Amino acid sequence: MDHLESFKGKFFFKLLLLGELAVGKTSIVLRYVEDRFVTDLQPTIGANFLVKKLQKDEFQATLQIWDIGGHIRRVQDVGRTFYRAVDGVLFVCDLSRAETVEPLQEWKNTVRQTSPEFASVLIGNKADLDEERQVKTDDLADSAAKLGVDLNFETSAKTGEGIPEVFEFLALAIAERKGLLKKA
Ligand code: G3D
Ligand code: MG
Repeated sequence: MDHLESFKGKFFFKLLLLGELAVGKTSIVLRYVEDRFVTDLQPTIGANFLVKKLQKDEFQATLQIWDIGGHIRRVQDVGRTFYRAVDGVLFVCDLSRAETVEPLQEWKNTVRQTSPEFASVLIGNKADLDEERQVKTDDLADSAAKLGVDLNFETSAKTGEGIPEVFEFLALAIAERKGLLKKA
């Protein structure tokens, strides 16, 4: 993201990871925040968040990254705090399970009930599972267009591929959307 250098700022953003059970949401957050991959993760109960400071040249943002249990979709199940004042959303599907793509529209509708305006990306996770791949790059791009996200990424929480890039892109997209960025 070459144009980042030309911006200055210190921001706080709330991000959500949304997607079906076992697409890799918790793994993505752990890889990004703690740079590790755990194999026997328990399914997330309710909602948790981790905090990560993103620093890229002159651009600084504190990211509060919320992760949700995959079975929770309705606002009343998780509490309004979770969906309130959301700045950015990472919609996550599993590239090895095509059926994880379509429900993302419903996740989007849910978050829009409480946070009408946010930046977002679509993540196709488990890119390392070449043999089992069901979602092609073109399909992911089509789904991204339908969802109306700012960009789509292919990631692997297992290898780390694409993970920091997703968060950097999203943080900048949020800052741009909010008109927070000033030329240094
Ligand atoms: P969730 O938080 O979306 O429910 P998890 O998903 O992060 O709990 O991950 C679900 C399973 O997928 C876990 O396997 C996890 O290790 C695995 N996983 C997550 N990301 C990747 C990835 O990028 N590549 C591969 N190969 N596996 C991944 P288990 O076996 O613990 O259920
Ligand atoms: Mg989880």
